[in-house]
Amino acid sequence: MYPNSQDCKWTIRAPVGFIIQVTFLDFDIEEAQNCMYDSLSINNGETVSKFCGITAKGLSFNSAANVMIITFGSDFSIQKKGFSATYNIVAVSLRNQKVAIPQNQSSGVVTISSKVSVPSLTQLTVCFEATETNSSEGNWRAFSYQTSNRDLLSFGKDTHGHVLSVLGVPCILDPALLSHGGKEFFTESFQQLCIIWNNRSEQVFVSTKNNYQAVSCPDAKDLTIPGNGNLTLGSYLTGTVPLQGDIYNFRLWDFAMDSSTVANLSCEDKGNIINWENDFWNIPSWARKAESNLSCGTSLPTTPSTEPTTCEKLAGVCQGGTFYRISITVVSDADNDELKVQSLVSSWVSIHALYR
Ligand SMILES: [Ca+2]
Repeated sequence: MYPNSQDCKWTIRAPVGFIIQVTFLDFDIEEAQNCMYDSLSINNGETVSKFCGITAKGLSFNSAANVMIITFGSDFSIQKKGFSATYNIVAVSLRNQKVAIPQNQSSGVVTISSKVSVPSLTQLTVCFEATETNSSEGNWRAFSYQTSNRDLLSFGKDTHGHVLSVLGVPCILDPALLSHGGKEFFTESFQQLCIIWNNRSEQVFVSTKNNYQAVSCPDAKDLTIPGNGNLTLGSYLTGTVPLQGDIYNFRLWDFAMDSSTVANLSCEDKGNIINWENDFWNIPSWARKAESNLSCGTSLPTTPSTEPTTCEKLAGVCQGGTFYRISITVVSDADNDELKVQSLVSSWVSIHALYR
């Protein structure tokens, strides 16, 4: 239970280029209209939000820049449990973030930005890294490019194995992917995968960390993938479930790379259609996870600095004795002058205090 008459302040600072994400694990602060008695305020650098009651429990808040200021104040009566919060730093650059593939649409989806226009494709190179945290025998989709619920291009696993699907034509990639043994290509640590398709070829090329191999897919020859579709990580088309894991460094080019180009691909080679940068994506903040050992990331400081908490005891006008707390709610349709109401109320309170 928090003490009465507190005025506390926490300033959390992250290095430039990072933001702070505060999550309230527990939250119970005396509830009142406009949080007039006890309250917690979050200053994210742009706006200040005030909370009381249990409203902030389970919520996360991001700072606009690299500083977040949290203040807490309590009045002279009625105490509650208080709050417990954790905070971490989130890299603003997507290079330092992996993205958790949303497992159901209700929590938000990861898609490319509406500003990205995908041209019609007769050849492509797509590269990304992914993990599979729950290595089940089930089927999944890692990404899906579609228009009005028609699957134009997708990669996932079905009963035939790992499949690149081009306009519904399945290209089974298992011969190139499973050369290193296991039945699942993706594991709990990131695996890099590039898939190269060219509609003049009867083959699809698959490049992994130490392997470049062609698989046959004659039916995908001469196809053209329409442009202006929407690319989603995971998939929500009927009958498919998203890959349960994380994706990193998803890049798409509108040309087919040869084996030496793809083998020498560096972090600086930007996907000319889709690149792993914030501008290219819509990603809900909960899906972003900063991590320090990502292949194209920079090293992260372990924790942000917090300036020592300053809690001041408020002026002791209310020490000892009996106190009455009166709430007055003014309800009016008119646009009342707030100061006028306040002055009327305070003179009313003073008169009654005098004659008590
Ligand atoms: Ca209180």
